[in-house]
Amino acid sequence: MTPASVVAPAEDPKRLADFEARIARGETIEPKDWMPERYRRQLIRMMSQHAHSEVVGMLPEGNWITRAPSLRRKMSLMAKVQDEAGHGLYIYCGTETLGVDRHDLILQLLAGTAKYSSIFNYPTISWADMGAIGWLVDGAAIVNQTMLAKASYGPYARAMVRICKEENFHKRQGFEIMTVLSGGTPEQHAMAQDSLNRWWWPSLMMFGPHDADSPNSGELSRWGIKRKSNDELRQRFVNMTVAQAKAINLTIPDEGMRFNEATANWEFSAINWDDFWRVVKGDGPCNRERLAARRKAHDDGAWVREAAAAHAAKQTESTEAAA
Ligand code: FAQ
Repeated sequence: MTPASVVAPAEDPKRLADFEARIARGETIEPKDWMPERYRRQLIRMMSQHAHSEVVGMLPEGNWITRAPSLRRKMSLMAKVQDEAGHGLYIYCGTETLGVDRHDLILQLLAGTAKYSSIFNYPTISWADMGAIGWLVDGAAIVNQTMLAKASYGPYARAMVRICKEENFHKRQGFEIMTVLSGGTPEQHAMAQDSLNRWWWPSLMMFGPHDADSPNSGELSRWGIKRKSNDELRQRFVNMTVAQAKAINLTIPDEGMRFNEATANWEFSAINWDDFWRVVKGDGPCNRERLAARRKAHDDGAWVREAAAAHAAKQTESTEAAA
């Protein structure tokens, strides 16, 4: 099944075969290379959703910058949130190499017609949530993005290499927050456990629906954008995280979890997909709040965009006058 957002005209079979042969040889596709229209549209869809996620993803953590418990914590949280803005910028730039304007993509986000990751529609109600987001959300993003660093489209893959380096720092600072809280007073330990309880299932949902319910995976895999499936990456994340939780004396909130000796996988209970789709469709705990915050930021920033455009026009004028 082809998702409606990426329907495109049939391609010249010879060019398509040459393109697929390049992918099979492991070559990277660059912006000026020929590509099937559906490849281009799939990338615009996925990369713009990713860029929006980075930018909306600043909001849950931005909520805690003024309340960080020490100067050191405040500095690292500010640096992390700033990094996420940078990630949005790289990915919007990468998306523009496919012939779209980021302004139009941002308008889609503000109009509520573009998706962003479900994970950022949950509230951050305690300081421990800064730890859980770094550990679990950035941890899940690294698993997904390490795979995307090998994607067939060059600008996206290269952006992922740099982003993954920064996400590693984010994950470590989050895990360190959780380690300190878990080893602290009984109240601090309880705060860390409560945070893990609330973020665990939404983190597993970040990887997307089961493979059988993932309409985009077929094309993305065929064209080397996705090198691993949603379920494979989710399993990899679970396997890594179980040992980490144990190391800091926290319990994953899934009584049905079992280690399967034969497959060497930690098997987990069923995910609540109704909850996932409710959030994806705009009815999660914070969807409205997140979009309202982005719309306000966009409106408040209008003067900056106007000033930048006026400055650019003056620069062009003086360059032309000097020529
Ligand atoms: N949330 O056919 P599939 C981060 C949608 S960055 C919302 O399986 P696909 C860093 C999907 O778009 C996190 N929607 O889709 C950070 C599709 O709808 P469409 C973002 C979701 O593309 C950390 C429909 O469901 N990362 O965390 C979700 O093959 C801390 C059917 O799904 C990326 O975007 C979801 N979780 O696989 C920042 C990575 N899952 O478009 C701040 C790049 C699925 O047909 C703080 N993206 N949907 O209407 C990907 O790897 C893929 O796009 C997936 C989805 C795996 C997300």
